[in-house]
Amino acid sequence: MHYFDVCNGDADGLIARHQYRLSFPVAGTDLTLLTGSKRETSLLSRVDTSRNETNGTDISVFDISYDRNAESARRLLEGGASIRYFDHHRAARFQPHPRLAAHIDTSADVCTSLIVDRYLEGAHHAWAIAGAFGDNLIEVAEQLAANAHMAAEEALTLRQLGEYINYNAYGESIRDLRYAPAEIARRMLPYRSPFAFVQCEDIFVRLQIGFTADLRRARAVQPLYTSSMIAVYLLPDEPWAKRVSGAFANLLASACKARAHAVLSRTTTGTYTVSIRAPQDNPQHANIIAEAFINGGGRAGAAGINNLPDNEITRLIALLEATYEAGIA
Ligand SMILES: [Mn+2]
Repeated sequence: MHYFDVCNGDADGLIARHQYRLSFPVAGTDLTLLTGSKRETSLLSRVDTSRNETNGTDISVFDISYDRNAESARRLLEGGASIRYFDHHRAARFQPHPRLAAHIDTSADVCTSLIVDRYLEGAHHAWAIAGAFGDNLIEVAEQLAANAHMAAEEALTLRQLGEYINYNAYGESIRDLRYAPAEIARRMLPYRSPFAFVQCEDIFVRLQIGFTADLRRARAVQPLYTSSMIAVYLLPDEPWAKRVSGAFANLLASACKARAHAVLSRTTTGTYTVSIRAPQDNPQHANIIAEAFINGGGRAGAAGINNLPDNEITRLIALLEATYEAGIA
């Protein structure tokens, strides 16, 4: 049997997968990890079963949209592979199959790390809480930490761990990232406790330093557009801006909960990568706005658009205004 782990390279994806492998370890030689930057979500297409057709293929997927991977899933299932699928993104194209075990929950207060936590009956609960913080489910994660009788500073450490690993996943390409997500996955592997990981590996401190520096630059950027209901920021074509765009969007969303936010990062091709955050007081419609554009998608509270052209920015702002206009949203 050969195993493939396919996960998003953000905190939720890496930590969901980490919890699963702590409970179900597999020898490294029998396992291939496929991951990437936050926006690389068509990862199932990279599974290559050609070298081990005779022995069977066992695929575990974490935190990448089924809809983006539906064809690949069908091809792999028809080829004899077994797939277990943990995710919280919309799965409109989902089709049951006898060798597909799906754990998909699109509730707004759930992330993949929490779905795996539920599946493992809380076996690695502290990691799951860090994953929830990483997906910006701050209140959910705070509540879980309180229920688990964690000290305030432990909860803060998990929050920072989630935020920093999540921050690390953003970039136009993997070259913009401070760590390849696969390296973070590899270095997490021995740690049953996220607190031991924070203390013994330098990843936490290095990401903290990088995150703080990148965020300081983002905070100095003036908004492109603001109204009572929305604020839109435009970040330059620089590696720091690409790394911090998602974290910056989360920070804005938490700082002003009544407003919707969009952070646009200019890419090397002259288009924009967009992070959309619905108002936290009304976490709806972000996905609908994103889906109104080519290469847009996501969840109700947080969504994104890849390669938005210059001439669509006005339409994006108008759609944000129309969607969140007081009384309608
Ligand atoms: Mn997630």
